[in-house]
Amino acid sequence: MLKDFSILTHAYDATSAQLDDATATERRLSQLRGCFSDSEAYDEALAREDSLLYRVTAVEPAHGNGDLHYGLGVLYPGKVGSEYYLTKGHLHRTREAAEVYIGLTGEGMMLLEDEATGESRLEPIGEGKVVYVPGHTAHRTMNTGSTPLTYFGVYPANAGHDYGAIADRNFLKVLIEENGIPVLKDRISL
Ligand code: S6P
Ligand code: ZN
Repeated sequence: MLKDFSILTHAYDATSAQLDDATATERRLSQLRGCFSDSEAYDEALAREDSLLYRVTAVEPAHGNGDLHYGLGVLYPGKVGSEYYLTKGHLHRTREAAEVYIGLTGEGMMLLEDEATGESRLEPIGEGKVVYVPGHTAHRTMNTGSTPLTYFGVYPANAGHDYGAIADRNFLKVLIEENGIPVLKDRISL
């Protein structure tokens, strides 16, 4: 019911790339151990600085059937070795829950991986792009540009996040920079 909601509008602050009155989660390099393919480059980068890679501010207004949650993500530019800064990546705990990403600023890619078949797709995300992430699909975002990549993600309230399944084996593909352009490789071949 309408009276249950104290706030329906949240300010999107383009400068800080955050939603006001939202729950913030920050991910630093030290929290992404095991995500990057080049573990030597990872250790070297971490020894230099525990950099902030991304932040998500999430709004979870209600938790019933049919409700929606959303988050604003900002993923900073950078690389570990030749691999672009990335998010941990996850499946939804409710596997059939899909999600829509709306790119706001910057340039990046989303790596989508079908949980059952391992089939991978790389989709562009950033200013001017909207990506539909089907259910049963692990998703990870990479910043391939030189400015912050910001995006909204909108998902069913019961989607939940399952990081464990993907942390156990990681994504099958890796997006690296080769001769100045992003190239998708098999993790196993690196
Ligand atoms: C939530 C949505 C995004 C991610 C964000 C960070 O369903 O997909 O808001 O949470 O991109 O990625 P991760 O994998 O660390 O949650
Ligand atoms: Zn998601």
